[in-house]
Amino acid sequence: MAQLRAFESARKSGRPVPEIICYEKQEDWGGQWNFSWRTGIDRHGEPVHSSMYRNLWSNGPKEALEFAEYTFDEHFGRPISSYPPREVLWDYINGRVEKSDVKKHVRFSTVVRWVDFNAETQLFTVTVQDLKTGQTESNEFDHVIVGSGHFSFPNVPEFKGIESYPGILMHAHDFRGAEGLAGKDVLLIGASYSAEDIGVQAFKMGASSVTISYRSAAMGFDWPEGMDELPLVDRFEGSVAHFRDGQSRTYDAVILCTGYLHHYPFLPADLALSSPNNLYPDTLYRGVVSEANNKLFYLGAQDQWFTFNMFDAQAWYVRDVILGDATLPSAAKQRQDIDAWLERLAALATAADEVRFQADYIRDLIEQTDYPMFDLDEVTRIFLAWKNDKQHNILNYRDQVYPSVMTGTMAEVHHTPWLRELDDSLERYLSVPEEDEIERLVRGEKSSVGKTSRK
Ligand code: NA7
Repeated sequence: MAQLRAFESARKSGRPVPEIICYEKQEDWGGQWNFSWRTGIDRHGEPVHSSMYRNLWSNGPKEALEFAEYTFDEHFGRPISSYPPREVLWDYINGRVEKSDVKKHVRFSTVVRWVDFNAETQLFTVTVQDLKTGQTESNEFDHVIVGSGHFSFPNVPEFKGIESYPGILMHAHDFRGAEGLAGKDVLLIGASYSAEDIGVQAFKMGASSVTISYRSAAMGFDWPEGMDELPLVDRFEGSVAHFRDGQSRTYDAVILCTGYLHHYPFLPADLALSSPNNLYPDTLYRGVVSEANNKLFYLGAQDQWFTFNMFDAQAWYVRDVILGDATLPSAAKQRQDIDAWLERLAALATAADEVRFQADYIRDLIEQTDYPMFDLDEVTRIFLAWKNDKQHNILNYRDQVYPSVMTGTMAEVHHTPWLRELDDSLERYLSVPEEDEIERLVRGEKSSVGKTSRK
């Protein structure tokens, strides 16, 4: 979506833009934000893309991901809170591109089966299948941009005895909602964003206990009673998990929050990115240009502090490379540049270092393009304040508010604290509760749906 918008922006300013076709496996766009209740295989037999669950709300402040050239103010016409639910964020990213008339470039329900590069013609042959008709076709392209994400194919490690575990067992990719965990003892393996948020969701929905099992280091939040962290699981015996520190506990549900794989089944090995989930995958010049073939690009392949606005910065730069307005240095210079970033990556010690690293990366990209520069230091400050809020209280950090870096508008405190809000819909989120509803909320009673006020 960022790439389509980048080309559209060039077209509007009178620059000649090449023919663009965007193949999308799903029936609609939004990628990860295009939620599906399905798990495993979709109706066409393809792996389900989205790893999102019904009750997901943004886990970072929206002020850190806001597009520099399409603000939340412009989309919603009034201030909203800093941590919108899934549907609201989809509405925002959808609204921007709906306005741009770029949907005509997208072939939905069309899966890319294979990409080949011909060194003689310097063209890619892309073979796709229309999932609705079953028809396949091949077309030639000068450039290929991979925007298929890397939080979709689960990383599923093996644990001794897990094959006999009798309870609920799944990877976070297949988790769709925490309601079913009420009254259950839940074990999450992994200690990153998925474990943190699924753990807190399970707590919110009334799980009896939540244990988070870490491999490298505990997250160390001040967990509420009923939640804690233990070292890695050593083995399962029936429904009992034995941990490396010698403790053992019984669980009704185990969710593997063990991350995702870079997996590009439509690319030959020499073109497919292979990397752990980190802030600067090796072999990508400026984080986007494939070193193996400078006509192939990846968007969003990094681990992410910054998200939507980083994808924009990348898309604007890739566009300029394709239009010939940004020139690529020699292969040796590209390698030197990648090595310099990798050296810096290896020296990062703290979360603050990581955020600054990614901010500097984005600054470097925006400086090459006409994407509006924004105050990256201020976004960094917001990220660090967010981390602080989470340390302070992992259950209510989503009730905090931040000012927009793009417009200065202060976010509005949401009408219902996140922990008590059980309706995640866009209608409920944008509703204005009646007076008596507000009084009930102040008294801490359960809320009901308020009067709806749509934009
Ligand atoms: P992440 O952030 O990639 O984290 C994966 C976690 O899984 C991390 O804590 C890993 O531990 C852990 N992991 C991976 N393999 C294993 C094995 N074999 N055993 C135990 N633990 C393991 O994935 P998330 O799903 O949490 O988040 C995905 C993205 O969503 C995230 O980057 C945000 O952008 C939002 P480690 O720390 O490496 O020891």
